[in-house]
Amino acid sequence: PRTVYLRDYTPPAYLVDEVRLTFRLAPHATRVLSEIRFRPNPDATGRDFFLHGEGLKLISAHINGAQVTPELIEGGLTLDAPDASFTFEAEVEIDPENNTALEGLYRSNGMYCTQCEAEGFRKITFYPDRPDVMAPFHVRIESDLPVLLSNGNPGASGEGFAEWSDPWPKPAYLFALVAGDLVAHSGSFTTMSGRDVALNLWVREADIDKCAFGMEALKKSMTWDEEVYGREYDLDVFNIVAVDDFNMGAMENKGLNIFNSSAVLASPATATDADFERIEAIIAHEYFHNWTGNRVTCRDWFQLCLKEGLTVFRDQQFTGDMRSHAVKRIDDAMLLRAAQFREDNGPLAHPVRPESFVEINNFYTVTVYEKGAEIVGMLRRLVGDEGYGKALDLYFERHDGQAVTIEDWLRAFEDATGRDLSQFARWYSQAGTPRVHVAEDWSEGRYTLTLRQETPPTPGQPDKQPVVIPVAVGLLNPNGDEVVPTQVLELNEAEQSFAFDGLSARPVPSILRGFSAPVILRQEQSDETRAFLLAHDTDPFNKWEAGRDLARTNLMAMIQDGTGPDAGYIDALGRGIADETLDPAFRAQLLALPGEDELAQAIFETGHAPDPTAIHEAREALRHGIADRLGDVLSRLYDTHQITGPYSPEAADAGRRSLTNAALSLLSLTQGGDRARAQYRAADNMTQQIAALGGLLRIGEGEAELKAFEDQWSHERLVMNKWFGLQVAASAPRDAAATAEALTAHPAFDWKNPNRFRAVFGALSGNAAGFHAPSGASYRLLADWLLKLDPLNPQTTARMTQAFSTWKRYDADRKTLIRAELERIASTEGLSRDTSEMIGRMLA
Ligand code: BAL
Ligand code: ZN
Repeated sequence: PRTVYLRDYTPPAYLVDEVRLTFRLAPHATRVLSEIRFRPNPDATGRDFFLHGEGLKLISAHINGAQVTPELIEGGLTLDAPDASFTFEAEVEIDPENNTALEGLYRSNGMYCTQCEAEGFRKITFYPDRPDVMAPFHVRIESDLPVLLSNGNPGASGEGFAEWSDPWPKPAYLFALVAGDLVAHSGSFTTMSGRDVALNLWVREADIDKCAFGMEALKKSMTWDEEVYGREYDLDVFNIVAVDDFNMGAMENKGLNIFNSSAVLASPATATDADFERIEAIIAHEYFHNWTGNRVTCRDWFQLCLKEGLTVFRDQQFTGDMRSHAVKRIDDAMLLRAAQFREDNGPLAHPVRPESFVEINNFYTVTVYEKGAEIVGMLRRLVGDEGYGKALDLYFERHDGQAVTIEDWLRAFEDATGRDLSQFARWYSQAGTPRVHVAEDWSEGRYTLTLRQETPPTPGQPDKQPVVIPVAVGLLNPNGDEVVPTQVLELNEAEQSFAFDGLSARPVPSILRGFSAPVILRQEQSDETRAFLLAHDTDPFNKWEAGRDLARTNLMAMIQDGTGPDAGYIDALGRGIADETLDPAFRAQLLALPGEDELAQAIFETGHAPDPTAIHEAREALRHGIADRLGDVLSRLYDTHQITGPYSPEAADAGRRSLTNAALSLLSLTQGGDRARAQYRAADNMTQQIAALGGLLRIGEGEAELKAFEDQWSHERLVMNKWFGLQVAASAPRDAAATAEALTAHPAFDWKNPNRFRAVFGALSGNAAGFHAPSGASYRLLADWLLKLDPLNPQTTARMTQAFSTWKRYDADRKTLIRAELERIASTEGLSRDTSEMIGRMLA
């Protein structure tokens, strides 16, 4: 397969002024008629006319009305095109029913829908399927289905047809079409300039009771983008459609967002607090793309972080505003460390703006998205809120309607603020997580912090340059008062010292407040200092971090030296969770121990192969130790923070539930399942129900509840995903593979549905000790199923190969077992380009 390089970018030979599409929908033989007005691109270097096309049956083609016979070549067609404006028409036939890859036009439960990002439009018709070709689209859909939707504003409609017009020029990846037997939950929004927008959330009839929250989230997002970014919506309608079979979470098609049903449908009975929060964030994210992605889009796919990093940053800000900034920042840091640092530390490490790819779908990664968002956050910290606002205004003003690059993005910041960002730009090109080492000095009232940065080598990048790291620092005096409030130190050299004068006593530093940069801080700190910061730090992130560091140190000692739970840590934790001045959601985060995979990486970095079983046992032992020693405070929290009124997904109630359910999980370990069984019986919402069931399964109980749950929810596919996943997640390590395998034989294991496949196998790879069980059974099982899925759905298969990406950390036996599975996959005939690229990178 061909590798595509950023350095090879050339402008398109022809631009498109207008597109007209007619769809005659039929399950196996949909006809797509296109009429595309081309014009030579004055900035092009050549006049080769090439249209992408994959899996299309060409029926006929015309140029300016005269029939032509294009040459069909690998990946598309070519022909001798005029060196002037012309109209190209084509009629093609496609087979949506047999489109199992869920890219292009496909069917899901009888409904037609599309997914075109990144390169799916070429499976619909011949077109310059590249984001720098933008055009207005007019679409006519012919079908007997009652609801026919496309981008833009509605036009004429009647018996068996509907027309749509999208006046805003867009790349083909934002095209969308939906046709189905759907009903709408409708609303409306008046924009800041007084325009009325009709809002619809289209679902199957059985799901109409799960739309209200999503609709409110959409309205909040529209208001927020007006108030915070000054961005107004620009069409008469905004449609969202829920589909069951979807590779991603959701897609920001202009005016017609298509959502994985798991990312939009929610009712108290079927969705957890975490689901509600995720749905609110994804609806916001897709809506925010209307400006950051759609109105201003990417020149090419290497610039993906331009829209994704920025839009994730915006949805993070939004969630912080709707809920709690402190809690959100901690959640984001936990995700970044668990997933992005993991990626950066392994064979799949790549820059936020990659330099090459074989299959772009493999680069919709936590690095592009989450580290991309961190870069935007650092920029904002460096130029300040006002500078950030000016830069964004300039970016929108300058680039509206354009397809642009990271250089354009940074130039807007430079021009708006006068700051030179040439060194900062390394964040986009250099892979790997910087380590920042801290040294302290105290003499004669002067406190000096010396910070040293280094970034380990990553594939293809052996040598690293220093990056610009904003390090937010505050100083506390020994009695816990803050003597130097937060200030941002700019570390841009390999090593730099920062002095603080006029202090009467040696201070305690609080470094990297708010997790001000996506780096790993290496700091010698005593447990006493950590306990002090846990008690006194005014920065909520570092307060939490101090507890996390204590937990990690304790766990590392338990794993590596065979010590037991540390009473000092547990007592400090106990004081934290009992502090009624703190947000319950924050206290629940204090109770979350570092994950097993994070510990495995920490052990690997001490020069040892991690033993997943030992890690799991130590973590369970610490949980027991906490439950033992803090039994009274945990049961008091459990009792006093229960919610008595009707369920609300709002942050305050959700935070209380996360605290009581964290307490429940611990208490069940030492006090048995009675409390969880009672909660299960009393539960009137999914958060309480699933937390109780999980608590029971994790102590080897709950068989009756598991059966009752299945009986209650067998008709709700989103809830059944939880039922599948939880059993694997809660399995003891030695049982995880067998549990997963047994579930694959369940009649409801619809493995072609990405959500169901991920429920089982995502949970298996997330159960670190179970996935790495010494027998290798989980490795084999996952590889078998990936090989089964690959011919049907390469995108989801390739994504799930990442379960193996940490394989080089482990001992010789595990490495041999994993390598054998990777090689078995790699040597399979007909393996998809997606999966073969991923496995190749992991084996390199
Ligand atoms: N653009 C793909 C889905 C998303 O990031 O919104
Ligand atoms: Zn996005």
